[in-house]
Amino acid sequence: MDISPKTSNDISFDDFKTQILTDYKIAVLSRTCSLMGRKEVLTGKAKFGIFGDGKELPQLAMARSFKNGDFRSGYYRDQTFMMALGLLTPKDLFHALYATTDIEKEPMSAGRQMGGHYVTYSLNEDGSWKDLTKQKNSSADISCTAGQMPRLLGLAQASKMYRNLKNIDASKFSNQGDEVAWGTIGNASTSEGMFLETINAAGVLQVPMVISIWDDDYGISVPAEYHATKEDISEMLSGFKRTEEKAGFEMLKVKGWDYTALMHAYENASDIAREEHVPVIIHVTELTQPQGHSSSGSHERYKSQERLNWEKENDCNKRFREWILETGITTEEELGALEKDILKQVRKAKKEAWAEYLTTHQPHKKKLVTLLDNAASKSANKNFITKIKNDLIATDEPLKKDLAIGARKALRYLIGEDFQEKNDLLKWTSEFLAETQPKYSADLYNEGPNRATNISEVKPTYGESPEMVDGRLILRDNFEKLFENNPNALVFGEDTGAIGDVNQGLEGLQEKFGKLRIADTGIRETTIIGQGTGMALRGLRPIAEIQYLDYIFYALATLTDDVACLRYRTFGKQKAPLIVRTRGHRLEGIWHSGSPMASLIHSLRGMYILSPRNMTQAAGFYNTLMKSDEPALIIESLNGYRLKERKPENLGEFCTPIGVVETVKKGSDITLVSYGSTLRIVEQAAKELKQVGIDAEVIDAQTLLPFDIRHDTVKSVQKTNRLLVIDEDVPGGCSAYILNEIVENQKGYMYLDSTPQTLSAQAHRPAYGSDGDYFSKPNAEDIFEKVYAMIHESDPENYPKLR
Ligand SMILES: Cc1ncc(C[n+]2csc(CCOP(=O)(O)OP(=O)(O)O)c2C)c(N)n1
Ligand SMILES: [Mg+2]
Repeated sequence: MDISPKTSNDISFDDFKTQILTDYKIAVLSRTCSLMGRKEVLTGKAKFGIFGDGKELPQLAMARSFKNGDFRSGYYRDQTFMMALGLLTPKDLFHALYATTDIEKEPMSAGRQMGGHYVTYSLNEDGSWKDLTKQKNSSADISCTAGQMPRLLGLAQASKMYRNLKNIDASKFSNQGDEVAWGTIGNASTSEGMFLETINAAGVLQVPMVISIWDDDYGISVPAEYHATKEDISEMLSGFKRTEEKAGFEMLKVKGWDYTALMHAYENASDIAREEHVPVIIHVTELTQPQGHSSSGSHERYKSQERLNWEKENDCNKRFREWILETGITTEEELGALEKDILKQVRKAKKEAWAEYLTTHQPHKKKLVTLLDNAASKSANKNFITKIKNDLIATDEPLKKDLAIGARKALRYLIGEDFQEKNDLLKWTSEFLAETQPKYSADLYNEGPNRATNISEVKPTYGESPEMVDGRLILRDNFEKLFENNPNALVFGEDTGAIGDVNQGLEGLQEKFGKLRIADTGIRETTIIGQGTGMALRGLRPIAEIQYLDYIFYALATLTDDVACLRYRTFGKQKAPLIVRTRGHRLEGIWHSGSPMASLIHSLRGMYILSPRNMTQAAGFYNTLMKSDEPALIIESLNGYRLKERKPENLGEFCTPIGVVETVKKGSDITLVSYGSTLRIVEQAAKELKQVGIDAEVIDAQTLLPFDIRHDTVKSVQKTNRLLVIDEDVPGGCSAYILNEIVENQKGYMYLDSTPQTLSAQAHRPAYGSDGDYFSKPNAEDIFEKVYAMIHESDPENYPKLR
């Protein structure tokens, strides 16, 4: 195997010249945008700016090797790369700086993300997939350093799947797995665990990934000596380098101002990754930050004069220019004219973007001024309203919030008055808020027909005398159908493959579906989620398994920063329908019986969180999610795998509805709401309560996010007038969330005869052993006594004090 870099580039001089001048133009265009962009922040027109200056040249090389179908997973420095591919114009860049909320004008996120966060569209208007093989793709950036790495692994792994899996629908996603996933990361961010975990996993998996490290020796103010062992990332990573005998990474090191060396390195990396499916690291050194890290702060504060001088001398654009002149490709005059022309272009783009940004507000301002004027003329508070109007007139460039504040404050002065002009202002205010709010809040979940909560329930069906089997067998046999019916579905995690998961819910399925679809992974929760995210972004239907719920915290950053907010931050232009499978709730000890549901429901808005009470409900959730296209977390009950359940006939078909509660026992005295493993104990307590004449209604929440979208629970409270929410999270955790949903959102308070209450676990982590469980989590006696006390409070005669 020849692993030396290619050194020849077989093109004619004319083509060579054209290529170089095209690249130089982009380099200058990008730099000019960076310089002008920073000024926009310093003059107050934009809040924050982070730019691509000092990293232009390697990105031009990367762009030249980037092909249709490929994916980028990078960070905020990649402005030049996006421009080189025609995916970012100067005007787009300025709209992003100003936070224009029109997706047509600010195509990266409609103003939701800071500038420098890039995306391409994977979805059509109707939410269906575009043909990703016909376009150049960028997964949506996040600000968290190295947060782009886990998903990069999955983006690369998708090519491997498409190359090796038979009978899979690859038409919109892959051409024989020829696509490369291109990662970029700053030198300092390579200290993050996510980077190192990704590198190791990619080396093990051997996926077509090219990671570029843009090394400018700094991470904001902190120099290299604090970041990398031996101050050299290549040296630090050298153990990952492949050899003739052992698979690993191809590793290249190249100077960031050396145009030809960069071109060769990138061509070479592309070929190795694309053809051989070998991961490649390109360590690009000697890069600079001409304006420092971002618009907040200046690098003169922390760089020595010597370093600053060195950066000036070795600025990649400057050295590119010198090289062009040295090689006689063109003349000083031609370059000068080109630079002048670009300056004009960028100025024009900036002016146009600012004008467009303002025009979205000006008509509203005009209208509001008129309405305020009219209302003032009739109001007893004329002077106050006129002041608001004049302040608004004096604000040349009002924000949307200035309009909202003006209108809403004026309405306070109109309280108690009644005339048409006031009604006109009221109407305008409501309409303005209704139109504006979605610009900031829409697309957290799918708002189209595939929304998970729209998938209809299909009940499990049973024969006349259904077989009673261990719950795990229902899961297993349902998974078998699910993988048969969905060739793009796959599952992976620690112990998921060969043994079919630690509870054997996938027993024997690897033999049937192969090692790629039912796969073991290393112990690395973050990149397990990353594999799932990246593959879901490329049309596969991954189920990523986190072995125990308590270990999900290792992956929580990726789930919250990347998966849960993907649809929101891209304004609905990308989706990653990842299913995360895990098992939790009460079993044994601190790390095998946690139920930290509040931590999850509060950090994973944008995902669905499902907590089925048994394996039939769980299996039904998997079937539902396969029909939808949204990400979700399913927590199977750890202590439910060996409990007997009736085996349904329609495995692979029945669907548990999402967002719907189920009444598992009817009753009239009190409504008990619970979920997961605790529900079984609530059912037990309800039976015991019945023996003393208390008839509890028991409701299984099932879906924590969203909870009870049909508002069925309040109907129960209307009947019982009492409410207790029981779970095994900490006090004030998920039980408080559910209480809030019922009492406030469903207006349950209107029907209550006694204080609504919660019963949760202790605040500490659950102690080991059966006694540990009893004294850490709510038990049947706790529930009995709590309910009894609530009934005793209103009817002490019939229910005298218990203890
Ligand atoms: C997880 C996380 N921690 C801290 C930050 C704040 N931060 C933003 S950029 C940065 C330095 C990154 O340096 P490097 O990776 O070398 O990239 P460069 O900006 O130099 O290109 C830091 C600390 C962050 N965005 N995310
Ligand atoms: Mg850096």
